[in-house]
Amino acid sequence: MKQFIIIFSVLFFSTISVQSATKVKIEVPLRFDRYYTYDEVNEALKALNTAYPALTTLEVIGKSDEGRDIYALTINNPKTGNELSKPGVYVDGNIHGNEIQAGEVCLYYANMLLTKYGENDKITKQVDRNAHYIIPVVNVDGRFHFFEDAHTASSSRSIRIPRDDDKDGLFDEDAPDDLDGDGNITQMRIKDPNGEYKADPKDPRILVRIEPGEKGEYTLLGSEGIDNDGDGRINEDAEGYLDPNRNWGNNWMPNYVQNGAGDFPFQGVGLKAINEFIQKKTNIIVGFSFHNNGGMWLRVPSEKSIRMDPSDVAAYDVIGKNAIKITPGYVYMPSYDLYPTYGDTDAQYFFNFGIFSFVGELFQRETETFREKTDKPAQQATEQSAMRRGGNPEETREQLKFSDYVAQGEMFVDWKPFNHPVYGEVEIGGWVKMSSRLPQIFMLPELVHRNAVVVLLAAENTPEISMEVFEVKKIGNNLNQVRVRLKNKNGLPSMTADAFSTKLYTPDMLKVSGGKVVAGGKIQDFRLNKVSYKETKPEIQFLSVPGHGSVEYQFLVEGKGDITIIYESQKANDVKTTVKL
Ligand SMILES: [Ca+2]
Ligand SMILES: [Ca+2]
Ligand SMILES: [Ca+2]
Ligand SMILES: [Ca+2]
Ligand SMILES: [Zn+2]
Repeated sequence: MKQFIIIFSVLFFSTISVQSATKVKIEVPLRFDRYYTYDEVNEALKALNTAYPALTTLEVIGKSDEGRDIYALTINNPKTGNELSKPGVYVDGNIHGNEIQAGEVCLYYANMLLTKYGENDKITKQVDRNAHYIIPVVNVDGRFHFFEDAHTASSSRSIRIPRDDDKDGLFDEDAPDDLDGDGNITQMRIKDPNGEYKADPKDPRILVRIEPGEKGEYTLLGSEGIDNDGDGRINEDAEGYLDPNRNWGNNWMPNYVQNGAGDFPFQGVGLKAINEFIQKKTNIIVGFSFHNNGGMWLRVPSEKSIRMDPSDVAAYDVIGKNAIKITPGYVYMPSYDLYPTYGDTDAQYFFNFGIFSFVGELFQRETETFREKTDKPAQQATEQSAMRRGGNPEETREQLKFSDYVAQGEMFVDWKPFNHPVYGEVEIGGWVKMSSRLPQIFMLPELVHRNAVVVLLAAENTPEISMEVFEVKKIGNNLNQVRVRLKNKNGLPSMTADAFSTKLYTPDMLKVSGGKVVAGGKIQDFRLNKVSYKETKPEIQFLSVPGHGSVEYQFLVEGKGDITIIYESQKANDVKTTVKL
């Protein structure tokens, strides 16, 4: 077999090289008029890095379970400071291998920052003020196979570690099969007078459940495929399943609690590498993980019993409540309101790294309209379909018309007869891989733009701290009272309240040097001279600066001459000033 492949590839070598020569070259600015394969995403990243060498660093930060490279692009302007000295903004996508437009949102964000740098003031400011870390494809194996192999819109999600789902001693031995060879895994149906389905009278491509007493026409046989291992079951053990968004360390639970958890946290070697990358970027204060679909902005906690500090929720709200206006139709809610999850990125980033982390569930199928007015409440349509298992035929009819008239029929494969080795005469048809959870290409530019600017909004809200010494007063022989105000003009605090209270890392510090500090503490009310003095080492105060707010400190310092006051923060900008006593 191997020899045959070699001969085959030699014979077709000239054809292959012609094809690759005619392939569209990826150039900057990137275009969002088609979906990039795994290799093309890497080419796009390299193109950005080549076009903007002074602002970007491109690294392979690890390998996947099948040995593919995982790239991270860092955007930082070294002329405005070292990356770790600036508030970090993190974006990843495509952790579920099939959720490919998430990768495009990341690429768009990078492309927007770089191509508009120096042209647009808001973007220039965020490139200069923040460090941006972008991992467009977390599940590189999943994305590769999604393009390469036949799939549904919902398969190729898993980390590529084989698992014996049906416990027969064989691993991943019976996946769905592309019986008609069209590159999609669609559905199989068989004519059956005792079946539970009939053809929809308005659109016979749709199967609807029969009413009690009605005669049936079809039975649905599930995904396209055969019984590969001859165990009498069809498609019972496909790739994985190890869910890459259930395999992180924070609040991880084993498979019997949650399917797809894996055998232990960070079993996926690529996930482990990404976790180590984030751990080194101690400046990251806000993060996004993009998925599809449904139109949601999700925040922590992922499990209802986990308590959140109200100030952290308020900080999330600054972004979340604006995000839903930038992406109309999306909802903003805690992750557990969708369903509880354990060992996901959201909780890992927030509770382990002190990052305000969001999940962005891209795309709403209701936006694929075929109707006169588009203001029909999309929300209502979704709720109706959620209420009825098996879908809402009215919605499906519209989706098919959208495919017919807006997407020129590319989204649905008409039912065609097929002679199945077990079932005999069946029909194969249904929604294609590039549908249902992905916008059609003409809708992609709007999707990537709206969602990427939510990340920009978050960048704009990263803490920006200034220091004001608002009083220097001699209060005794050789004793001075120095009052300092730290002000944050943006919406996110310099630390999460959770990180501060759990002592997750060294908190922000306000340090006075150059004189002898005999007392120091937080001013509760400067008009009433109410100060809570710190008992030991008054020259170092531990604190966090709230979003859109300020904190004030008082130091009683002995001596004369210059003293230096330094504010140091892991995630916000440092500030330093000198005062003469
Ligand atoms: Ca098996
Ligand atoms: Ca097929
Ligand atoms: Ca089987
Ligand atoms: Ca199969
Ligand atoms: Zn997902």
